[in-house]
Amino acid sequence: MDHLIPRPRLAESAPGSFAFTPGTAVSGPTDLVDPVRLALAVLDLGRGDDASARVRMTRDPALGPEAYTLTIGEDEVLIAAGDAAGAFYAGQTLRQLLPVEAFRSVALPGTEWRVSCGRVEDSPAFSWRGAHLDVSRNFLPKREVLRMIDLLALHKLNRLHLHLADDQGWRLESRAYPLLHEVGSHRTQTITSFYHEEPTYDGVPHGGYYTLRDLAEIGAYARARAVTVVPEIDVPGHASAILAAYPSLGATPGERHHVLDRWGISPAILAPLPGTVDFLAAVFDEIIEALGEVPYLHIGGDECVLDAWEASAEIRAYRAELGLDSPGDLHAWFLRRLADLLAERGTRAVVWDEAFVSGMLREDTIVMPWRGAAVGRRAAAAGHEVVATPVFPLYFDYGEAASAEEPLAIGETITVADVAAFEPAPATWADAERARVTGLQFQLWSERIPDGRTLDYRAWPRGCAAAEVSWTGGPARPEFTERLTRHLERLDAFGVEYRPLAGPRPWQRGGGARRHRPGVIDIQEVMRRVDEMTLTADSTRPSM
Ligand code: TNX
Repeated sequence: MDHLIPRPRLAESAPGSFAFTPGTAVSGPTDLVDPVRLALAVLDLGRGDDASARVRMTRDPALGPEAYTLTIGEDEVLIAAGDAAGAFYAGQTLRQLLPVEAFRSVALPGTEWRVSCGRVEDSPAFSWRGAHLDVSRNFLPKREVLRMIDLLALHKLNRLHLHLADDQGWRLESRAYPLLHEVGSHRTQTITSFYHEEPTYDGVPHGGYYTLRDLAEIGAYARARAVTVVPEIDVPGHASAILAAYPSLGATPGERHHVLDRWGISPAILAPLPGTVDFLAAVFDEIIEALGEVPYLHIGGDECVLDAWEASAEIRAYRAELGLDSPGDLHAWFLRRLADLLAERGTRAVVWDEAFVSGMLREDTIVMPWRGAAVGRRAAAAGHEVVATPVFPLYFDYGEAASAEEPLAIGETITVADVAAFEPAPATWADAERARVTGLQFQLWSERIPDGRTLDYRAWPRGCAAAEVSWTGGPARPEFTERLTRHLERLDAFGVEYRPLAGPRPWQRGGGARRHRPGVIDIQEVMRRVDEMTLTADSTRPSM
């Protein structure tokens, strides 16, 4: 009971133990039984009636969303939950109480599937407990996304934000606009040099995309595991891949674009004109149809260079027609228009904080303040729901140590302890502001995450700390480290190539000075600069 991650609200041990045997069956309403059987798939539990079953599920509407109680006696296990997510989490807790062998993909012979008796009463402090995956800069095949969902689920994390579109690649099939995946999903090469160096490229094509059926599969796989997929189509900036496919959507007529082969901010921007809105509406409709349920869709809004809008007579005239004073207002208007369009489809918009700074957001739009707590607080004070996503300490593309042994990261340093100490809703804020914070999300930007192995290394165990904070609501207690050490054995059994607490394994090391340049980008310096930028609507960011 004392080694669960995330820490449950209440857990008490009792004498004795319960043993799962090959015949153990689960009884209760199907929508609660199925999630428990899925969480404990390794045990291959049967379904039974109340007389024969030794695991019994009951629905308790008094328990809130995602909440459960779990009572383990010597003869039976009783689970109460208010919804399928709660039932699933009861199953995940049971899995952690079993031997670590429960985290393998099959039950190996010779394991005794015994859990100690006791009682758990549990519910999450925050409703948004997320991970963001950038599949644009470096594509991750579907199998990696599904595996990520498994890993989120076992940490009781419940949002997967998929960054599907950026300058370096468009990652989704479109039947309405097929050039998006035919042209926008690949680039001829990728930059290998660092900033301020003479550019060099690898000469290797890079690409990939999910079909709409893949997206449907990802969504359904996630839903069965209490995870909501939050797709992101980042506009109007970060638009090189879209414009490579459909240059006519751009702000500069006749300008040709290619899928970007380097990092940083590009001036490629969509025109904020009705044709672009129609285009995006068609893309949103395809996403919504594929996923079925889309409670949230992220429309980006970050890092837009608006110069091309001012240079275009047509866009200036359109802005005047709308009665808007500045390109910043037009940026705000455009995102508002998209959010309204999503609202008509029953979907809430999510934006990066630039869109809040621009103004004009719908009140129900969710704000992700990546540039820090100050802008997050302003968004909360303005009545927006806020999901904490600050660079420090939630950008997991930053390295965990300023050491030449670390593999190449975008900057440094963000440690497990930094994440564990994070306060999503700071105590210094007013109660009304704190109440607007619905959770947190860690970001896995992928400029320096080329594959699934690197993803494992960046995501875990910092993701375990994020799970702890988002489930319990505040900084982790000191004993967290002890629990984490035991939890890592579960990740070993699962096959996760996480970063060991003591540092990288020999084959995880960066290879010395060429791949690692300590101090190139310091996180504190980044935070100082991005925070300053939130004070102006012009969101251009220093390149990294
Ligand atoms: C900032 S956060 C970005 C991303 C980069 C990331 C690298 C945000 C909205 N923009 O485009 O990938 O930094 O850490």
